[in-house]
Amino acid sequence: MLLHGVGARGAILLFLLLLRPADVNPYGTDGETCSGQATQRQACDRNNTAVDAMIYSVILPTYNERENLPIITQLLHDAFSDEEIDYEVVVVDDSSPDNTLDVAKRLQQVFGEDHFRIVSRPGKLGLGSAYSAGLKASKGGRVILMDADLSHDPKHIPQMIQVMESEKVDIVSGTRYKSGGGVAGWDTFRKLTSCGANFLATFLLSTGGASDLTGSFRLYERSAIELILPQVGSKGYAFQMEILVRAHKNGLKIGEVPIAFVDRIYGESKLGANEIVLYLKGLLNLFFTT
Ligand SMILES: Nc1nc2c(ncn2[C@@H]2O[C@H](COP(=O)(O)OP(=O)(O)O)[C@@H](O)[C@H]2O)c(=O)[nH]1
Ligand SMILES: [Mg+2]
Repeated sequence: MLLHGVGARGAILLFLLLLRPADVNPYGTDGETCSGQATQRQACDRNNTAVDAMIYSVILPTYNERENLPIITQLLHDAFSDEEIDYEVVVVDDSSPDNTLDVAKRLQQVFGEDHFRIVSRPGKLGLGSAYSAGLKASKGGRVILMDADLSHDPKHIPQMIQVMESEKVDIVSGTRYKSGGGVAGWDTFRKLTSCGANFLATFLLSTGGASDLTGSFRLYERSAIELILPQVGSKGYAFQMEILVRAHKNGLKIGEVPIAFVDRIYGESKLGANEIVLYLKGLLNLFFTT
């Protein structure tokens, strides 16, 4: 369903990618390499660079997303261009064994260094630190965190922006659990696991009424995510939940937009028994400590 919109454009893009050689100078410190002129000027450190309130930064953590990355990049480009909104995509890749980095370097040549930036890390360091690294390397006044696996459709972004502005909230969370939202492509086990996890969390934790605590498609004011991210200690699915719990505790306002979540077509999800145990531990920890 999501792929229909990119058919011809996606094919042309992939064709271009195959034709163009990758040639990017890596630059960085602390095990991360950044690419793109803007990032090189900053030496991977946004502290020296003014935040540009007009730009939306989309942070895309990638681990084995070489098939998905060109498509999500094109969809993001279309969504922002249609609305005449300036944006940058910041890919944070953890040395994906499928060589997603190579695809990212080629995409950077197609979309340009201002619109497509890369943070490359030496190994699989986890999603939480990938968000932090992407945040540090980004310059937009507003920040979108989302998966690169095509589960999150950029078509929802304009509505997220509209809700942030009209409701004057600090965070807009994409929700699968409100009228208009939903999931496609999950089996019954996955649906039950997600509903159960979300029900437990909304029942036990205080989040100001947010209906989807484990979702990971959200728009943040930069000040909000910069405040909250350093406070988050959970790993795995509890990570997204802790962001909203901490945000609520810090007095931030959370809005919601219903989203259609589509299960990934290429690649593998990380959900397994370990993740479920980790989630329950994280939930209990938040219940007793917040
Ligand atoms: N950089 C980085 N990205 C990751 C890591 N783990 C997952 N990702 C990416 O984070 C996003 C969410 O992961 P995913 O496997 O889709 O999780 P799920 O949707 O909850 O099953 C995807 O874009 C992954 O490629 C990691 O350790 N490092
Ligand atoms: Mg995913």
